[in-house]
Amino acid sequence: MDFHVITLFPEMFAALDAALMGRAQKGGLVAVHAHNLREHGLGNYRQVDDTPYGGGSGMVMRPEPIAAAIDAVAATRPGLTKILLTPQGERFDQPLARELAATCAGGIMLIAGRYEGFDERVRELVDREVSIGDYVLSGGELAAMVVIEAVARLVPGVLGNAESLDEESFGAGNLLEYPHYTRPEEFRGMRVPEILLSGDHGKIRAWRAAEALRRTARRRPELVAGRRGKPEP
Ligand code: 9D3
Repeated sequence: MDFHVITLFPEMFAALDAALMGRAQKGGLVAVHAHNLREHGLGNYRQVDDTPYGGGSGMVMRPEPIAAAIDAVAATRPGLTKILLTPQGERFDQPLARELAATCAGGIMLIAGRYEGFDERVRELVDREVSIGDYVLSGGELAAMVVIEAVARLVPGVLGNAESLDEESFGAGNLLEYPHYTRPEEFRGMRVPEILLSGDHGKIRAWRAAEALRRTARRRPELVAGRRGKPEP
């Protein structure tokens, strides 16, 4: 799957590119391309933002450079699903990551903004709007990277077998993980639960299931009792 990011900071995506290289890109299954929005800026100063109509503080992303960048990328890659990263978007979660991995075989275009936000008319140019959570970032770049990493690892062939099973277990019950232990048997007075040393795999499986449920009920009650991750309206 191909990811194309429209951004004022294309160099931010070099590290992600390198991180994905190890597994996915080696097999040519995933690629990240960053496109510099500045190249479509207006005038000698390549302006991409302007003051808001109606007044107020901060700057707003002008629509023309974004439209030009979207059109330029889409011209040579027709099948891309266009996603605008914005605090007003649909909340990104594992079910949405799965949906994008399953339905965006033609690749994904991610539009990351800076400043106070996009001119409202930009929304008409995209397929969907996504937020990664209720906290304030300085721009959409880190949000784009989160979406890319979560979706890329779901592309068939990118993950090893063990990790694929891991993803399925998250999906099934949407529970938090059971507690993990490795050596040593005792660390600073804290012992590994005796049952994990017992070799009784039936008992171990039951203990892990109970611990996962107990931990989820305590820490994330909204995930228990057949509910999905998103809060009710
Ligand atoms: C003070 C009003 N802010 C709206 C919540 C203005 C504002 C803050 C941060 C406007 C844009 C931004 C930049 N954020 C993103 O571009 C962004 C984002 C985020 O801040 N949090 C979670 N997900 C995302 S996706 C894009």
